[in-house]
Amino acid sequence: MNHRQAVKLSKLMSVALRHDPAAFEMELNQDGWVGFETLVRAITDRPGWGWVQADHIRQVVETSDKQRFEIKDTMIRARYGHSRAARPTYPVVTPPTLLYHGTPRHNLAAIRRDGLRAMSRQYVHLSATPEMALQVGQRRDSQPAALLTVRAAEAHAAGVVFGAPALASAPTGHQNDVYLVETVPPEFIDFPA
Ligand code: HQG
Repeated sequence: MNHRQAVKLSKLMSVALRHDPAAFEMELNQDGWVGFETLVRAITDRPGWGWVQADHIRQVVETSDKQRFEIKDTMIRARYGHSRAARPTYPVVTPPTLLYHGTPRHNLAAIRRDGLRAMSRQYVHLSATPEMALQVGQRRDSQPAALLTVRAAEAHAAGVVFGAPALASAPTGHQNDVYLVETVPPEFIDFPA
């Protein structure tokens, strides 16, 4: 499997495990898990995907730069990012003092008004580093993303619940950590000038 195929397979796995398992004739449990063999079969049954082997899927899980997926015993799931497919509950954590969120500038007015909302996903995704947040915010915009700083410890003290999916490994520290919250009210967000 070359890099291009691995990226395509990772995106297909995201559709199946975050957004639309029904299109793969699969059902996820409440926390987003499905049998690993069920996923392998659902993918290889798709026209054009017959080449995929269980090891290719394991390779995507292991090499994903953001640890998008996790395998436990005979099950697999997306670690984060779910829309309607499932609503995992995550271990509740005490967040670091600050967390970050990158967003296209055209969202700023709405976020100033309403705070950060999960939109089509189950949770708002916050990053541990400004660099990661800016990458996230850049995905769908040609303009540089706006960086929002979330005063997470303060929000936590005020009752905002922070979840964090477990990390299988954190070889370079915690720079890929993602934190999940239902909403972040605007009073805990520092906006760019
Ligand atoms: C914005 C990817 C208007 C929010 C990423 C974002 C991440 C508002 C967009 C993960 C708003 C939703 C999640 C409000 C928030 N008014 N816009 N009140 N509140 N928004 O994709 O955080 O690479 O659902 O700022 O890297 O961009 O696929 O969220 O721009 O980790 O593994 O509404 O998904 O991970 O967009 O991305 P998204 P996100 P993967």
